[in-house]
Amino acid sequence: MCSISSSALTAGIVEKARSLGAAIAGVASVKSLKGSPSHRIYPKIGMNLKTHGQDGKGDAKPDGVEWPADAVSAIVIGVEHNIEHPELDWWDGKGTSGNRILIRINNQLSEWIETAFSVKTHKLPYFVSKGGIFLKDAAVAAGLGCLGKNNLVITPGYGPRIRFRALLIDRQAEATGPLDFNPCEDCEQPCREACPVKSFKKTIYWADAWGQSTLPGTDGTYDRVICNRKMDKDIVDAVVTIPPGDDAHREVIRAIDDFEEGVAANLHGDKLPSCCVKYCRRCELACPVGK
Ligand code: B12
Ligand code: SF4
Ligand code: SF4
Repeated sequence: MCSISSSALTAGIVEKARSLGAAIAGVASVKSLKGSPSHRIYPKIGMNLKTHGQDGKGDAKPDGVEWPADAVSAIVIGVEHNIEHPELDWWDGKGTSGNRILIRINNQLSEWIETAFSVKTHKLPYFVSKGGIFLKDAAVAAGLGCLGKNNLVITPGYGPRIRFRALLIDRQAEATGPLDFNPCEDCEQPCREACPVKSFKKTIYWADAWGQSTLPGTDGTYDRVICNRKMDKDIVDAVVTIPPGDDAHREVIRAIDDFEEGVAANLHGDKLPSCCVKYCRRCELACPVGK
């Protein structure tokens, strides 16, 4: 076992992540994440994006994050998704090119950490139902930013225009957060006004009903059902460019469904489809921070 201090371990990992192409990187303790707002609400709220939460009826099994038993610290990396490069965020049949950059950095970082420090790593998938964690809470705990009124992590350097990925390690690395930063305090909230389907108009989640005061949209005013419906419409708008009777149409719809179920996209002939889904990000792009 390597006897490096927890602060030197963090410094080495953050520097390496940046040298591999991450815009920002930080460390959070797994213990703090297990008690973070999303990790606490998840077993109660569930992951069905067609409903606001589990209704307590029937025998729906509570959803839970599967933490590896040996996980002690979480490394969070962020890659900028600048408006100059909107294609980073477009679903192209094999996920998004931005996510592929994150996966590449995460894989290389994992290999380097294991070799340099003899530390075990767990590379986490995107979807929580497949073994992932809540990346926004992890980014906030790692001091990369704060949760904004648009329900996204706002970073000082890039605003919300950034995407995250994480690794777990079996060693204590010094936590880099939280950060004292709150740009929403004196802001007129153009992010909330920008939503084309009014996802931030009504309070959906109440502290007494859910047993916690930190909620979606920070104050319970974010409606995942109507936001998700807008995402579904973005898919329809994308595939409308391919004739409905066409094999390619069915193929693309199936690959998107697979992606949303957390299954790796598997298109015939390994080629990209002739359309891409440009998911809504208006609440993100309206935020002035980091521009
Ligand atoms: C499922 C999912 C969706 C679903 C459901 C979203 C939801 N919030 O329920 C849909 C498809 C609708 C969606 C939409 C979008 N998503 Co999305 N999504 C996810 C995913 C896979 C899980 C998120 C989730 O379910 N959270 C749990 C729910 C219950 O909580 P929540 O609504 O986020 O609310 C919690 C937080 O606000 C937190 N919180 C509030 N205040 C505070 C304060 C502190 C101090 C802390 C620690 C936490 C905290 O507590 C709340 C729970 O009580 C993550 C990836 C991941 N593995 O984390 C990406 C992720 C959150 N999505 C992301 C993005 C960018 C988007 C979109 C812009 C679409 C797009 N173009 O990519 C929109 C934005 C919607 C919005 N304004 O929130 C990014 C966010 C990046 C960022 N800068 O924050 C993530 C992290 C993916 C990534 N690779 O980086 N998404
Ligand atoms: S626009 Fe940005 S800074 Fe202003 S309230 Fe929204 S998230 Fe916060
Ligand atoms: S991603 Fe689009 S639909 Fe969802 S909350 Fe933001 S602006 Fe509204």
